[in-house]
Amino acid sequence: MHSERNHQEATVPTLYYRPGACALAPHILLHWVGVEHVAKRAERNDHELLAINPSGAVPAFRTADGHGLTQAAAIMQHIARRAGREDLLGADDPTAQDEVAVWLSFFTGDFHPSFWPYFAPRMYISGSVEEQYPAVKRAGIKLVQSGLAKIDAHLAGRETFVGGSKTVVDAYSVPMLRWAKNIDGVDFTAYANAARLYETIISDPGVVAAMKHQGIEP
Ligand SMILES: N[C@@H](CCC(=O)N[C@@H](CS)C(=O)NCC(=O)O)C(=O)O
Repeated sequence: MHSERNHQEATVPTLYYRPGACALAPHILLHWVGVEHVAKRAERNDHELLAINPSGAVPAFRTADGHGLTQAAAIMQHIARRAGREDLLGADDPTAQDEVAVWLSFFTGDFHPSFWPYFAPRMYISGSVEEQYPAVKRAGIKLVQSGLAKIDAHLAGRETFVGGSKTVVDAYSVPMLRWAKNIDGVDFTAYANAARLYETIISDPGVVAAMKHQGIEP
């Protein structure tokens, strides 16, 4: 059994998150591996978060032995390995391990950034040119649709991203598919395989617990 605390404690690993951000993925993983942990909501100026990640981005993670980690992919690999849960990284199958690496890289390196033009169009325009925001957002939506098409094709006939059981990739897919489902301009139901996986995984006890802790709905 594990427990989730809201206060800092030495040797208990701490995940810093903002509700609904990509830190939801390692938060789900902490529940899947069943390790005692603190999940702390941290705004950009939180001094504990800034001590690990001066940019204020989440996720950030304070490990059980006290060092700070950034980058969701690194944090998730650390959590799975430290818990002895190699099964969540492809077990001892080299092909599955490669596929986990490919999909984790795709999600963190390609798909996650494709949302930024939609969420923060001002990042892509110099000066304050608000009338251009809709065009930038449309460009972002196209990127999201392209990524979703790739995800959807891969998931045809599959219940998980890699092999026959869940891996860290499935955890990471939760915040990404949630974003895709909830933004205007994307018909998420058109991606039937992705929608099916999302509808199934949102009932997973670890997903339910992490979302509840963060105060968010699917
Ligand atoms: N490459 C980083 C991306 C982290 C990231 O972009 N996090 C977002 C939330 S999903 C963030 O905190 N952005 C900065 C901000 O909101 O101020 C990772 O995979 O961890």
